[in-house]
Amino acid sequence: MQELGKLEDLPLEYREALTERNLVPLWPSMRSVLPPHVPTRDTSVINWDYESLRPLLMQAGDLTPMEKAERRVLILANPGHGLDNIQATPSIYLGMQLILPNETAPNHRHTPNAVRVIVEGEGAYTTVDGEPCKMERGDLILTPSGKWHEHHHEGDGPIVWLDVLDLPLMYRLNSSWAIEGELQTAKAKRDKSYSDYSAAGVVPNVNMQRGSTDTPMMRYPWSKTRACLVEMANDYAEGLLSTRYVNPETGRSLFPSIGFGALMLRPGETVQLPKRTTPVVFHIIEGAGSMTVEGHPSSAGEPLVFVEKDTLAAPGYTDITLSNASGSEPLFIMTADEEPLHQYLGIF
Ligand code: GTQ
Repeated sequence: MQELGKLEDLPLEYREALTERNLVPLWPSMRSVLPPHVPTRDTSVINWDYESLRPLLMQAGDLTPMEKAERRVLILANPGHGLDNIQATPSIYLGMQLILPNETAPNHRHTPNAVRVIVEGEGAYTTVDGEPCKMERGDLILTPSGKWHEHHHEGDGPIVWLDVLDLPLMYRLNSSWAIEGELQTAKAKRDKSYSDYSAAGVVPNVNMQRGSTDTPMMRYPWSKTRACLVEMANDYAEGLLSTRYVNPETGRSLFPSIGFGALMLRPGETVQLPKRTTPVVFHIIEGAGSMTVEGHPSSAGEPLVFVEKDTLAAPGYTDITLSNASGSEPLFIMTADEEPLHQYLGIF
């Protein structure tokens, strides 16, 4: 490939004249903005292990009262993107949120789409546009763009969940904003959500005038996803055990930005994921194992070990291998990726 001219090759006077008119020559950065064959991938291979994160999150509970936090969250910042940039991947923000007994995270709504994956604790619920969604370990709770949401905790111990938002994308589109609201009145008993009424092919008709992110399902209980994967494993001795979370009305991904899925690895199993353009986030629901990523300078192909409640990220355009460390127990992993965006853009 032809080597192109550098900025320093140009006379200083010319460069200054360009700067003064807000003009920039393309050719010195041509090869970095259009790199040959593989894109720049800032996302580093990383594991935010829960064991070392948890004490720091609990400390935040002592140091910062809810009134001073609104949302008491430690951001899982990928160092490849820079710690100030709220990015786990280019478009995905991850945060670990803590609520202590009897605390409430006040009602608000915002343009970014959010999902919570419950990590630890019992007795909390999120109210989404009046619908109370019980939060149990591994559940996926949606707060789509524009929906009011507040978090309550009536349990005894701390509750912790993983927030997954398209905040980096919304922020860089200069479209991220929020409004505060009064506490909501729940439309139903606090431990029952519309989502709990769904059956295969049947969903409650909640909202007759739908927007692009409207969905009848705000809560996807882990027990149902797990049962689905286990049933697949019982029937199929081999093949990747992989499910996608979809809006049951449209069959499309939950959000236009982020796609969600769940994987199961049989006891002793090692799987190579299909190579894809999108970076991926993994959250370990149950079990332990390791991830090997090949094709990116941040990992050098070394296995990264993980246990339950750990959260990992891997860049796109890589070969990702997952291994179940146990010969007797299955491994369950929740995934988040940028597939819907890549599909929309025609680059997937
Ligand atoms: O719980 O509404 O991690 O608004 C970041 C922004 C959580 C939330 C985050 C939020 C929330």
